[in-house]
Amino acid sequence: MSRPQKIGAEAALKQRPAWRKAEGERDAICRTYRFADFTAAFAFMTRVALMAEKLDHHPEWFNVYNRVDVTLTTHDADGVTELDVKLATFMDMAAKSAGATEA
Ligand code: H2B
Repeated sequence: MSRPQKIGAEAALKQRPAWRKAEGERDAICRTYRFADFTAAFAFMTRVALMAEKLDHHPEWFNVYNRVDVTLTTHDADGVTELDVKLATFMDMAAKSAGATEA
């Protein structure tokens, strides 16, 4: 599968304003979601995992109880691409329907 071109974090944030630029030098976007409990958080992660496999594009994420910290970047492109925007859009939709709040 051919990889999309790097667009950079700033361009991605124009499309997904709830996300933020990763700290440091790395070109990546981040968002933290908070759910009602671990079951809701893990259900969200399961849904996203299936989409990630489908897209062959995988999040870096960290979960503690009801919180999920996500970082998206495209390793092959060494930065943020439309694929990250696509996965971020899906995550925002899945999180919203799972009743997530901003952490
Ligand atoms: N996920 C992310 N986030 N970036 C990638 O560059 C990437 C990936 N590459 N998932 C894929 C898998 C690649 O390693 C495989 C071989 O297609």
